[in-house]
Amino acid sequence: MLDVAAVGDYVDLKLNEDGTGTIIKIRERKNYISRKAPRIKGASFRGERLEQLLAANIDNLIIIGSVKKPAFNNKLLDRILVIAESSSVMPVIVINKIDLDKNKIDSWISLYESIGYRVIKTSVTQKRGFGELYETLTGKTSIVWGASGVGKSSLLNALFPGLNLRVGDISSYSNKGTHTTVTTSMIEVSGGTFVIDTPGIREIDPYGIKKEDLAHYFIDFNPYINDCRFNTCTHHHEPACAVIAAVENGYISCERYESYISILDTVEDDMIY
Ligand SMILES: Nc1nc2c(ncn2[C@@H]2O[C@H](COP(=O)(O)OP(=O)(O)OP(=O)(O)O)[C@@H](O)[C@H]2O)c(=O)[nH]1
Ligand SMILES: [Mg+2]
Ligand SMILES: [Zn+2]
Repeated sequence: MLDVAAVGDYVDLKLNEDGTGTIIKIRERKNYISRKAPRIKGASFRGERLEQLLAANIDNLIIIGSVKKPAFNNKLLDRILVIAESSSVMPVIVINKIDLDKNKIDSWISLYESIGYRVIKTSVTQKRGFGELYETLTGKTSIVWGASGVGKSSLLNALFPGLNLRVGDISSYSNKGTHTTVTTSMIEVSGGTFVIDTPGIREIDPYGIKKEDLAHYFIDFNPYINDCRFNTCTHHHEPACAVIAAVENGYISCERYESYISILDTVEDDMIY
């Protein structure tokens, strides 16, 4: 178990005389989510990227994307889905800003619903989808995740008046390197309901996944992975691969397969087993 405390951890504290506390024990975690620590910009050292713990004891991983501003990013969504599936956290997909252009997003929504994911459509400006999202969060601990500017803080503010999280100005999505939310914080919004707002992410690499296991976390691949000729198949180049056949026959979407290949590359690059 990683021995640094994260948002959501239960800890035993020793109270000091000056009123501060010292963590003496982190209690066992039900689950946790982590990623590979981001590369340090400009660093020449290409060392091992360590595991960075993001939050512990989570019920829902709310993955927020937007229709526009910024454009819907299916690759980022698929990476976060892999993290949810591999850490036993329930993923819920939220597509925000449906006021901007609803039609463009419909085929993506159908794809993820057909895989079996729950998709909630929301608009902060038109107050849509609030009831469904509110119900999902009630009584649970939920972390919201997604690119900068998709409206994570805006949605939480809209659902829980009084929260007063900082929200970016209209141009904040344009990736000028500024994030409106800069720290991960957990807030009890009502008895037993906790939400964790996070800074926007641009890229994310799942940590600790072996390349032969990656396909397990693409749940739409599951019906096929046992039919490959080789049981160590990584569904990349191997002959008689049932996953590749399913892509060719239209049973698995090309976009999901492309995401799989791009994650497989990062797993191959950095992990040696
Ligand atoms: N049209 C429209 N704009 C929205 C909606 N939700 C949020 N916005 C706007 O999008 C911008 C970014 O919102 P934030 O809530 O700061 O986004 P965030 O995901 O928390 O961004 P970071 O904290 O940087 O990760 C703000 O200008 C919001 O007013 C929506 O449903 N429709
Ligand atoms: Mg924010
Ligand atoms: Zn295969």
